[in-house]
Amino acid sequence: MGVLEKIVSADRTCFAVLVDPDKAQPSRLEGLVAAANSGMVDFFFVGGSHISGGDISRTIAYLKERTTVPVVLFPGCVLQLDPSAHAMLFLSLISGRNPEYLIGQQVIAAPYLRTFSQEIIPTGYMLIDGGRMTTATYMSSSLPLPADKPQLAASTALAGEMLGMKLIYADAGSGAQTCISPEMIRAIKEFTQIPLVVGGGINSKEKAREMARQGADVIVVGNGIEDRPQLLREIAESLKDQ
Ligand code: 1GP
Repeated sequence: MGVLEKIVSADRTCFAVLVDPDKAQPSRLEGLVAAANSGMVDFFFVGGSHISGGDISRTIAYLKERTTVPVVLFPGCVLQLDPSAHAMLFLSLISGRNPEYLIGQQVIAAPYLRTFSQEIIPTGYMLIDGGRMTTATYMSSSLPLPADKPQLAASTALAGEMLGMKLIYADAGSGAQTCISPEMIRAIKEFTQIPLVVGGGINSKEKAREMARQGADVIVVGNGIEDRPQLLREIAESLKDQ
């Protein structure tokens, strides 16, 4: 079963753990692999808005050799393309007005992706203001959507769906101070039919659970687990218990 199909057919909110290749030392990954092998992780997302020395291919290989959990590439730019991931989020930054991330990088990537056999998931990527400037916002030279404008986010997501995207990823950015509000998740879900991925600043099971309650189809957590590894188990259990 493909990644998108798994998300669509799941009867609960899925849990994706974001692995930053810059922080993918085996000592850190061991715990993630053990959690994945006990059924606590639905997907690994690998990538970052800026990678300085980490090795994406090696990170993917490490995970694939030790687990059967699908590895999904979440690339910050074309330099991060990698055919070894099971699937990739083919992102267009629809919250921004920077043509480079709306279509420019995609045109560079397309002929390479044509030769890959991985699942390519057209994804409307929306950065939402999370209370501080994140690397994603800085690197993309784009304005995030205002956090208190759920209808604007919903209209943006709907436009993405009408353009043929198969997934919406609403992201407050890695290490966001405030995560995406329940109102915004609700508004997006009301306007769209395609699955919604939500991430950025999720650091408690209560936040994850509330997002799930509002209809998020996938919850993505990176920093929170790096800071406090037991958060992984707490969120996995609270999502299974919905
Ligand atoms: C960022 O949504 C992801 O793109 C995860 O963010 O690292 O803050 O969990 P965190």
